[in-house]
Amino acid sequence: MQRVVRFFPVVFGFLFLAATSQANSTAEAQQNSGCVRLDRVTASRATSNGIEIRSGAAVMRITALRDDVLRVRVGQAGELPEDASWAVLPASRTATVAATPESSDSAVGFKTAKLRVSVQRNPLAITVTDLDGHVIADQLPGRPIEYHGDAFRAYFKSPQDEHYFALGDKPGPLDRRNEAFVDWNTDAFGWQESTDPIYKSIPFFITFHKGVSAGIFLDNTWRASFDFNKEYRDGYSFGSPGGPLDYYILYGPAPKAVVESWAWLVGTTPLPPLWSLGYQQSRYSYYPEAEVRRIGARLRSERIPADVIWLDIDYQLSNRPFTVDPQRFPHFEQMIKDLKAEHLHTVVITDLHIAHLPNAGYKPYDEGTAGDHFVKNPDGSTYVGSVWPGPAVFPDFTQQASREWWGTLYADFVSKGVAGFWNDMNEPAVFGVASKTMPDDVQHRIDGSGFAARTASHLEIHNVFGMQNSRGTFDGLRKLSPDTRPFVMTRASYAGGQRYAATWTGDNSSTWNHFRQTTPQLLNLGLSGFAMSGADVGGFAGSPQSELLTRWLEVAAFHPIDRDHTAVGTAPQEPWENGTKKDVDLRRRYIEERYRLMPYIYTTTEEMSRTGLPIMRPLFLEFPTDVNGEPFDLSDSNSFLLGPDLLVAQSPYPDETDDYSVALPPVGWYDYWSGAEVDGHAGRKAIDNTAIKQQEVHIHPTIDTVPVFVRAGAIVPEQPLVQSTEQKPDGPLTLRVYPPIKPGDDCHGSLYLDDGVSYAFQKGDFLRVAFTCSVTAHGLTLTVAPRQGSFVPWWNQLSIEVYGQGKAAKSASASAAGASDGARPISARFDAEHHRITAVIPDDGKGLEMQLAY
Ligand code: NBV
Repeated sequence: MQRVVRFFPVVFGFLFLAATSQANSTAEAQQNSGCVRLDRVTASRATSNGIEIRSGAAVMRITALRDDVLRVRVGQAGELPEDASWAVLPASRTATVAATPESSDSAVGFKTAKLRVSVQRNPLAITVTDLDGHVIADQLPGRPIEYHGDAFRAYFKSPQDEHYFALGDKPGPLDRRNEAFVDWNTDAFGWQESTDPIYKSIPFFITFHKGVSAGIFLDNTWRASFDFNKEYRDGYSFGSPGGPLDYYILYGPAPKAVVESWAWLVGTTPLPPLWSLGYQQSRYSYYPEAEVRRIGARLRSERIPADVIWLDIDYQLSNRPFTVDPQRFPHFEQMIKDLKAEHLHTVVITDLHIAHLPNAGYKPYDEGTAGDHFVKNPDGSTYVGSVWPGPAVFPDFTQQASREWWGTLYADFVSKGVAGFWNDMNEPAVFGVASKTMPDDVQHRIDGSGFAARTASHLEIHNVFGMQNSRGTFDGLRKLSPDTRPFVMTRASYAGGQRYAATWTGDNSSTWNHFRQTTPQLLNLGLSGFAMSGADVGGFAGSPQSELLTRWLEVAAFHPIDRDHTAVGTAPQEPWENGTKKDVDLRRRYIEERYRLMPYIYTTTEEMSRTGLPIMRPLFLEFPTDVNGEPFDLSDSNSFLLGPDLLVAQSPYPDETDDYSVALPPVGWYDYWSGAEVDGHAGRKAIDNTAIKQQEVHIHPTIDTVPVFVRAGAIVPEQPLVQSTEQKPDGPLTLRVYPPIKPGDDCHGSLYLDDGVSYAFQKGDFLRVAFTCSVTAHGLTLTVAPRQGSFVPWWNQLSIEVYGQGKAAKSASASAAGASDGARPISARFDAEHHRITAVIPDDGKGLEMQLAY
């Protein structure tokens, strides 16, 4: 197994910035150390979209793909690396924008409409700034890049107050500062907060300095490593033992702009089926058939809203993928149909290790062998490794023909009505070997995505194997059922893998610490592109205390994916198990709240599928600076936003009963549960021009309440309670209106809806409605814009709830949009307990206005 290459200790064992003075290090010294360093510019040439630099034998090309996105490619022997990528979309990789060359005695470079790249000649130093002079990336002078053999490392300066985010599912705090990481997809059963690497490799991180953000993506699938201020307090670096030095710099300055540019570069999660946002019940494993039916029936009899039941490996015959054990599941197809009649979708596991069963009539093995689809040893024989079915062979997923063949294996399950598929163990995990995976020298055939058809070693392919596995699954399902949105869940992946699959955080544990760890992990996954993600709710390894299960089920109701899952041999972990009646009632109540919030969650999910903005967001994404332009407090890894407007202020120590405080971003907030304005803010009573500062809210934690706050100026759509997303809600659409603090402040919301399953939305069969509101000292006006799209929703009335109210309205009226005959009075109810005024009015979709006078 390859070791992480660290260059500095012997030859460069001095303080990071002191290296600047070493810029004149001679070629002789470099040769002695076996190191090639790009230490000065020996030649340069302006190109139409950037610059090409020579430093001795090495070549570096910096190009502008857009005014705010740069690509840097380096070759130590004068040749640039292969122009190909598993991650970057071809249209983005080949995008180009004109650059204006700049040159002086001391530096060369270029300018775009947003960025300036300056390459100091001697010592060679690369500095990227925006046109206001903010430093975006500042490579170490004289030592921006070094090679040792095939291994390379790039070094950057790091101000003390710069912070780092993303890098996928890696555990630990939200901020990556002071940590070092390795990318090597690993089956990490029993991982802990300090474990690295785990399942995924997303070599993309976001820098955040004084409110200015940038993204850096090292497009290298080998065993890359990242060091943030660990080796050097004032520097960060990344490198890899092999493969291309090919990285991208994405300018914000807003963190949201970085995330959107990241989506432009590698794609978004496509709009998932609506049912995948419902509550999901899983365990390793529900069997036999009667047990699956019992779980389905119990979800309904307990009135726990739910959409999905998962079948783990024990539904299969002898752990062989794409089989069903006929003894355990004698009526498999009928069972799927019966569950569907109860509005429960079935997701089944389909691991990638195909049982090595020659001459046994096992179709996946026979077809895969006939088609030459399995990964090979260097001597050309098929590689065999042991996993769940015993000896197994592995499809060569980097080869297009093999992916296409893999996709066809789903035909039978799709025809039987299975709704979704789970690609587990695809790091790939192999049992009985110290490396826990395939040998470094197995051979993968690759083609497509810009790659020349060639054979690559496992060292190059390991980190993309799981991604290409889920790609085969997703593309196969698209072909088998062209008008159905696939749902695929993968454990391992690489940058851009969100195009094919949702994900989860693997084998966590039923401990308070793992519950706490879930927030930063899902936030960093979302920033990395994997917006559809969840953790095993209640924990996988071990059995949770009943209070832990309750609190986890409560908070997970606000996560993108809400799936309760646990390991073989653990105590039952369904919401009705392991708790008092009060526990079960609380668990149900929060799952119900998720279903009420479904219009808001689905609207946020649709936005995510277009823009890449995550469903679950760290506070700094929405609020990068306070009103004074100061960076927002980043020390809080526990609070998060669901969509743009709901702030879940989870306790930093959820097992403690102590009070804690949360720093709310500097806008007004309302308590989601009581509807009251959060104390201490300037309300309508005290409107003045004083800026609202970031404010501490003190919270007394109780098991009954997850603290949730709503941003002032938000309009949140909700629906009547249903037991599954397939059930038609009965009653009006609710619009929860949270008035802005001051007249003139923004107030808006929106709603997106469609049939939830098909691609009809791409042909205009969707519904989009925009809402706005405005306040004066004496009242509020809500405007509902005319509907867009042809999808016909379930409601014909709106229930408008205006929050933060202390008394009944003096009057209320409504009018049709653009109506000339004036407003007609409507009745409005005051509810003191929820601080709201409610009015129910007809909605014909043509737009309307409602007015309240206080
Ligand atoms: O398929 C069994 C499990 C699954 O339940 C879990 O979610 C995966 O992360 N799988 C791992 C295999 C091994 C578990 C020890």
